[in-house]
Amino acid sequence: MFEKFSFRKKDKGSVSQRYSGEIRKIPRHIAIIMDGNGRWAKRRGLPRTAGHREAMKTVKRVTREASRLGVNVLTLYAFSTENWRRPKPEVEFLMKLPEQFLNTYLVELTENNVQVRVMGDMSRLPSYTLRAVQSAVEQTRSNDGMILNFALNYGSHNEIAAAVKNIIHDIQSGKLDAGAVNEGVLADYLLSRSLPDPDLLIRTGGEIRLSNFMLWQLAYTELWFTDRYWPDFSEQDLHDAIRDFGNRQRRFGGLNEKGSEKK
Ligand code: V07
Repeated sequence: MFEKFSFRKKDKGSVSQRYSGEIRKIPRHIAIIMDGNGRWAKRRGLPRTAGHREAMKTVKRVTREASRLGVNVLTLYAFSTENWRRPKPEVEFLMKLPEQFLNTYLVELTENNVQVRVMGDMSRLPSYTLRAVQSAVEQTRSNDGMILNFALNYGSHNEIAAAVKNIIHDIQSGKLDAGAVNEGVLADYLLSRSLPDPDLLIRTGGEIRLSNFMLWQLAYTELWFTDRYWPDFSEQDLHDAIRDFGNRQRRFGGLNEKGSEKK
């Protein structure tokens, strides 16, 4: 089992790439918790929704830059299963963002060959949100560049519970042998099944926690936290995170199997 994992990690690890001085290694998959939009707005005396609108601009900038750098998958936590508890007008505003995103950005996504995907429980979304999301996915389906994966109405506990339910269902209907269930099988029942695990997780907004985001998939991921609010997150911040990721990987490469430093 351990052998399998170490192979898998190596196999799905990051690609080495020479890039502008400091950045040496580009993560294959970057996941981001885009926090601090409400606080960004409050600090300016603006409504929280102004922060979310600004946040969309950052999504566009970071998507453009990640794609330019050669990242294969960018997963963005757009809406959690807990976010329904926010005030109704705010939830309604958020649910209109996918459509706005599509209207203002589809042309550029296609120009940059970016493929949109979504990960989450789509059954509770308002019909106009679902329509926009499906349209974004369909209209970018044949793009074979970076995958821009939105976690929308996503929660990790819910994802794992649903996977277990589906595994039980497939065992009962004879499609799956109970004895064959292992970590690889469980991973294939998660919403992220077709994607490599994230190499790098970025969280903006100063909180140091995972907030029910990709708990299974983040087992070996490098974690990078910044106090910067998401609307202020810049291309330079992305470079900093990727540079630190590359440096940590290099340190790991200097250790032997027992974790002590090579002599
Ligand atoms: C949302 C902007 C980013 C910061 C976090 C909250 C606000 C893009 C999307 C989106 C989702 C699916 C899709 C196309 C675009 C989005 C929500 C919130 C709910 F197919 N940004 N963004 N969705 N915010």
